[in-house]
Amino acid sequence: MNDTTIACIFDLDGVLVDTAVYHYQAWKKLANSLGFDFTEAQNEQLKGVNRMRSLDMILNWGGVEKTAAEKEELATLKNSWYVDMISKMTVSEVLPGSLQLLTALHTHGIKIALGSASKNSGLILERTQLTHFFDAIVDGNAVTSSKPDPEVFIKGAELLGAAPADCIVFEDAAAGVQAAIAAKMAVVGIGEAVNLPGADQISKDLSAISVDGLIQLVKDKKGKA
Ligand code: B16
Ligand code: MG
Repeated sequence: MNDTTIACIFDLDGVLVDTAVYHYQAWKKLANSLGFDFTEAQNEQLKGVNRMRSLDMILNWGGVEKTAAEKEELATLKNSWYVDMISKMTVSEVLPGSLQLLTALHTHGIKIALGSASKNSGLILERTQLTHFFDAIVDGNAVTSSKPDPEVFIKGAELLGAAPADCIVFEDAAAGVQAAIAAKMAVVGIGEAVNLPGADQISKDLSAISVDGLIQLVKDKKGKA
């Protein structure tokens, strides 16, 4: 066993699975029903952003104002379409490298938590057969503040019994990277460096990540602190 103990906290959408396409289709249907369009570029800006904040941004782009009660109805409608789509997800929609890395971490006895903004994480993990990998699940149902607030990751570390300095967060959204930095954790950005300022390391997906590399990342970061 290695002398450095690490723990890993994974964002869900965009890191382990790609649900952005379903969010896009459901938000586009909602925007169209309100008389305006919604682009893929706009959808990119919603990554890691919680449901009600996403709705506010979309209504703002469309120049539409709604009451709080109307917004609740619209969010519920969008979510019903989204849930219909993710209910049909399969294990084939797990992103490259996810299964291998989760399996390797599990084999090494490294604790794993979920740190997601989504209130639908339970269904997504169940449909993609990933639930059993997680020692703790913190999602949009468990937090009061959204990324870039560090609450989701701090709660994840607490549930794992891990010190923040021993944790590595995997994130595809700028707000998530900022949340991990605020939580004083190491962060691996998944995607393009230009979109993920502040990440300690960038990877296009999880397939190039090794357990030894993660242990080294935590050691190096502690050495610099
Ligand atoms: P829901 P993550 C986030 O998940 C998504 O990136 C974001 O696009 C979505 O609006 C948010 O979850 C809320 O999702 O409507 O299912 O509660 O990337 O933090 O895992
Ligand atoms: Mg994400």
